[in-house]
Amino acid sequence: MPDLVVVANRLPVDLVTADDGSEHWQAAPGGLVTALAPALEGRRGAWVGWPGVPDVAPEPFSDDAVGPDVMLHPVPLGADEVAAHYEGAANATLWPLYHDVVVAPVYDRDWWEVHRRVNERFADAAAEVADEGATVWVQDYQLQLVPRMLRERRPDLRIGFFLHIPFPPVELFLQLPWRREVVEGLLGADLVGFHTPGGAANFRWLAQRLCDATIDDAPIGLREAPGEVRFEGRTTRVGAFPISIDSATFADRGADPATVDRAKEVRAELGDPEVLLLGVDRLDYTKGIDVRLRAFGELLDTGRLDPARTMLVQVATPSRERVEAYRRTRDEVDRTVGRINGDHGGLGRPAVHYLHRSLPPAELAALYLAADVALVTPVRDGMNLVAKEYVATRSDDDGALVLSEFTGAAEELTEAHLVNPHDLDGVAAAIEAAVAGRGTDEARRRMGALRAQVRENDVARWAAAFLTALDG
Ligand code: GDG
Repeated sequence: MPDLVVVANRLPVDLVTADDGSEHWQAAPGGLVTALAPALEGRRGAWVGWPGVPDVAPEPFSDDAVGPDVMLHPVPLGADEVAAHYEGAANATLWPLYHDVVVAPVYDRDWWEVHRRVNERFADAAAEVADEGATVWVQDYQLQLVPRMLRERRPDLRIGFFLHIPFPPVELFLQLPWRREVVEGLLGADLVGFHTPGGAANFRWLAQRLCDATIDDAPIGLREAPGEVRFEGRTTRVGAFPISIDSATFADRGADPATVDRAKEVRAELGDPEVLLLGVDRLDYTKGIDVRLRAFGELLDTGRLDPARTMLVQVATPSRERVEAYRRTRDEVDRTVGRINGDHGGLGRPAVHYLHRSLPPAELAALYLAADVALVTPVRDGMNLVAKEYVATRSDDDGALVLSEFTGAAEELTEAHLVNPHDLDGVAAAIEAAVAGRGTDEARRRMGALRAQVRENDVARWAAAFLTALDG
């Protein structure tokens, strides 16, 4: 029986049907496997999650994605449940609410009922799988009700929860019709982790306000000094654990001669622009793709950047395409790219190269290395791993990062060109400054500091800090 059980919305592998109708498992997109692999290594592990397609219920199995010692336990979801729980309550209610209501959250009672039932199914599966006294680590906003449900079923377990997206300001959270249920759900855990101390403090305050819990008021530290919430005779600790990346892997890729060659080739294929800007995101309205496009467009309009010498590559991986707000965002990005290219592109030479697809990791590394400036301008983001991947890949200490203040990453990557994504003039000025600073000692000093930060605080440190605090 496993002594560490990960519970996540998705398994680390998806069930994929090939053209000939045969089915196989394939590593799922997203970095959760990389983030949790160090924690699972050497343990009798299990992973409970949905296999990514509706209406299938395979038996537990193991896969190379996480190694032979980790059993994968599929939780089946029907097509209606995917629509109501995943696309509805998770991605059309909680996601926009937790990202500062950038689009209006939809509060639908039927969705929530299904959401609750699905959370129960995950709690049932985890309760069945975990060994006596095991540690269970529940992941993210889709499963906030699980900790309490699981504790009711298995009081012997040590339960941790980590939220990968921002925890919102209290005034916004209070909109949620099921606000108390969510806070009580999370208080079922022994430790609730957030990316930032601010998110943890917001949650602690709400536990007092909504559940009449007793709380301490000490400042919450980074990876240490969690706050405390006493509720129904138990103590839940709430802490800040900024997630990171496997920094060494990105640094190795950046230093690999094959990546260096490919980066040169990419620039040549793009027509050897003097300045190359880069954006890489899931196509999501929180990522501020429109912000950077508008700022870039204005810099070209006003002649502060020369379209004959400057190019922006924007990679936007398709995401949540069945959710209406995501379809609208895609249309808006398409339109803005079209306008900029119509105004400033030359024959065979667009100002914005826009790729609406996912690239292989090696190609992504080459782009990170090729780009003079990375533009990371979300209007709200829990952490943002792209910012960390970009700096970790810069084996040459060149390059510059323009980074939104409204990302978790901004609290650590303080040597970036920090911007308020709502201030278009400020974003444009920061892009201009980053471009102008290319190759200077000051730019190298900044990139060196950013790289050192990410090298030291990698994802293994994140997982170890959380699990140590959970054990303590
Ligand atoms: C959530 C939170 C938090 C993107 N395009 C390609 C590709 N990617 C990879 C990136 C990066 C990942 O996707 C995106 O991670 P982010 O952190 O930027 O954003 P979310 O997906 O929204 O993640 C976020 C994170 O959870 C972890 O807690 O940081 O705040 O929203 O790893 O590299 N990868 C490849 N090709 C692509 O085209 N191979």
